[in-house]
This record gives sequence, C-alpha cells and structure tokens, in this order.
Amino acid sequence: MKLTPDALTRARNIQRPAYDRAHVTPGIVHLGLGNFHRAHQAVYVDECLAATPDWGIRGVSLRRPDMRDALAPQSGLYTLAVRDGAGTAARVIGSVLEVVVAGEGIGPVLAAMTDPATRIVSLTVTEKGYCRDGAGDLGQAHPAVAADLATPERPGSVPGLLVEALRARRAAGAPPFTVLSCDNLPENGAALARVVLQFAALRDTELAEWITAEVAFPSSMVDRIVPATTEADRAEIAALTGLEDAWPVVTEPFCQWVVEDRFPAGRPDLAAAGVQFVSDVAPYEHMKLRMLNGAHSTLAYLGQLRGHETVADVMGDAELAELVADVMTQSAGTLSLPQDELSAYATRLQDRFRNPALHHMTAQIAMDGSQKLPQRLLAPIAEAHAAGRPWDALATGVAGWLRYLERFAPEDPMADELRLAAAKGPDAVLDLRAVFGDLSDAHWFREGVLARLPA
Ligand code: CS2
Repeated sequence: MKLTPDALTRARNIQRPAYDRAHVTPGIVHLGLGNFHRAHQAVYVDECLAATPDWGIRGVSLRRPDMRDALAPQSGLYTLAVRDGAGTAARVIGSVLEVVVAGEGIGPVLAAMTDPATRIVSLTVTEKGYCRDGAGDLGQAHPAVAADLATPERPGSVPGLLVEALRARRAAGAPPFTVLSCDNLPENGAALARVVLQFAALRDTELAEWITAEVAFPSSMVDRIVPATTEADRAEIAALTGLEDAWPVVTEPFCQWVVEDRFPAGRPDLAAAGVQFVSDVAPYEHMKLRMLNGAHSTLAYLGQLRGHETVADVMGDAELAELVADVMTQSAGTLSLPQDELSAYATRLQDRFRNPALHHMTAQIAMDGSQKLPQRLLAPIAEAHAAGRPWDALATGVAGWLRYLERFAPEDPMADELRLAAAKGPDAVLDLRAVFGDLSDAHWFREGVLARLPA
C-alpha cells in the first residue's frame, strides 16, 4: 500500500497528524526542502498545526525535482522514523503541503514568497547556498550571483531570490516576511542578512534601506542528526507500517532548536512544541558548531582514511573515539558557557554518535569541507592558540582533511581548486586563503597542522 492520506487511515504502528489537514493553510515557505528540514523544522511546525492551522509549509527544492516527485503523489505526507538501539518509532508528518522546484521555473516560487499569507521564509540551503566569499561578504564573482545581478527578476541564487521576493512585496505594499536561517553557520541570521543586503544594495539602494529597516533575520541553532535515506530504510519502514513511502526520513531521538525571538510578522507557537526562544543564540551556535560539528568533521576525515563507513564505526575505534572526546574538550575551552554544562553536553554528544541504529555515513559529513572547517575547527584553533590553550586535537582534524583531499575526490564547491592544491601537497592547500584566511600566514598554525598529518 503506497502512502496516501487515505492509506494512512489503514496503517499500523504509526502516529498520525493530530489535526485535520483539510484546514491547514500555508504560512511558511521553506527553501531547501531536504531530509534535515523534514526531520527538524517541519516536525516542530507539525506540532503547532492543531492550535494554529495557518502555518503550513510550502517547500522549495532549489534544483532537483526528486523530492517533489516523491512527495506529490503522497500529498506531501512522509514518514519520520526515529531510531535508537531500542527500535524505531514511526510518525507521519503532515506540515508540508506542497513542493515546488525552483529549477523548473522561478514563477511559482516567487508567487509563494510574495503571497501575503507567507509570513516566514525559512532556509536550509547549506553553507554554500549563502554565496559568501572567504570574508563572509557576498561573492560577486560567484556565477549564480553574477547571473542574478544581470537578470534580477529571474533569480537563481539564494540572496537573489530573497531580494527579488522582498522587492515584489514592497512594490505591492505588502509587509515583508521574516527570514529564518536554519543552516550551520555562526550568527546565521546576521550572515544571511549581510549577503542579502549587499545584493540588494547592488540592485537598488532604497530597497536595501527598506530591507535594513523592515526585515528581521533572526538567528537560530538547529540540531538533529539526519542521515541520507537508504533503500534498506524504505524497506524497514514499509515492513513496520504497511505503507510504502517513496522518501521517508530517518533520525535520532534528540532534537533541539534555539531561536532568537524576532518575528515581527508573527510565528507559530513553537515554544509549545519545545523550541527554546532566547535573546542571543550565539553561545548555543558556537557550542554546537564547535563541539558537535567540529567533532563530526574530524571523525569524518579520519574515519574515511581508516575505512570506517559510519560515525558509530568511528566511535568503536578507541583511538579515534579518544580524539573525538579531545576535540570536544578543546573546543569547549574556547566557549563561554559553564564548563560543567559543556562537559555534560560532550557526554551526551558521544552517546548520540554511538547510536548503533542510525548508520550516519562519514562520507556524508565529509562533503563541503571548505565551507565547514572555518567555523567548526579554524575559529576555535585561532582562539585556543591566542588564549594559550591546547588545540592539537583540532589541528588533527584539519590535518585529516588535508590527507583526505589527497586520497579522495572531494564533493565541494571548491573541488577543482582543492584537487589542484592537494596534488601539490598539504602546504599548497594551507595556502588557500578562501578557506584558511589569516591562518594561511601563521607559522605556528601550519607547523601544528603539518606535524599531525595522519600516515
Ligand atoms: C554534519 C551535520 O553533515 C554534517 O556536516 O556535521 O549535518 C550534523 O549532523 C548536524 O548539524 C547535526 O545537528
């Protein structure tokens, strides 16, 4: 039986939406409708729809049609399978109402974003979607940005798309939406505002001023480990529920969302669904990016080099498990939160990494290293060094990346440059200022990293 609203009524072992989907109307447009969004923000929104049904989600796939093709015959429904050593709990999420594909024509995407009912545009477009240069400014040489500056009414980049939608809303006299970044970047709201405002200023300075004055870009820290879905997942979930889902999503029990409470256009009651609203997200973002993601990147590269397929496999390698713990301790040393809280966080993270049922692939985390390393490992290295604290475990992670680049073909927006540099040797990779910034010139840094290159 294929998953459809009708079939759902006959399924077993499954939790169903606690509201009537017929009454749900869209209030959010989400850019980058991938597995992460479906296991995270869409679940929190699902919790809110019984009380406030006017916050349904219209999802946007930026390029590929495969998510739309999977979800459209299911009326947007999909299975969330939460897995740990004790088993799998299945739940059907109903908050995604439809999916549109930007690559097939930007018209429907802009129509959704300019609909006055849309009060939040949220994003999971990954680090590279922000089109930043090494200093965090809009990369004007970025091909998608250059194309959008030439034909701004048909945008293909994320900054171009947000600016065009905001321009159209302003022209129509409609209030703006709130722009909610859910990507793994420090101060992600401010990072996004910066590229959006720079793009807007290149188009029209008055528009840039209006965006500065009227549009809120709250920051948020998102956390849930979400592996890519496999054929084995599809089969296991069909066997459990009796429903064939074209694209279920598997995740861990842990889930966290810390959000800066700045939503002038309103928001669903996400606090009731467990979201933490705070005035400053930065301490949480730094903690998560350095302790979780920094350890993740380290174990991904070292794990790949030793032939470990999954995060749990790496945690079963005593030497690497110790390195992971050291990365967490050394990055915790750079953070301002109480150290006992941070050590409890580290213990919990290591338990999450050991989840035997998740099959989180090291190859998945190894992607896009050039975009990830600066905030995950390089910033804490610079700070630890300046404070005279240890940073050798963090340097081992960077060294792991250098070795990985020599032996694997990286999936990375800088793949060509990385391949060329890696062919010349690790020193040439360390010369890439777009990744390393001023650390490229720091003798202590180069020496510390090169001394830790794995065999
Ligand atoms: C991972 C993250 O792929 C990666 O780079 O480090 O996706 C990680 O699983 C999430 O940030 C966890 O919240």
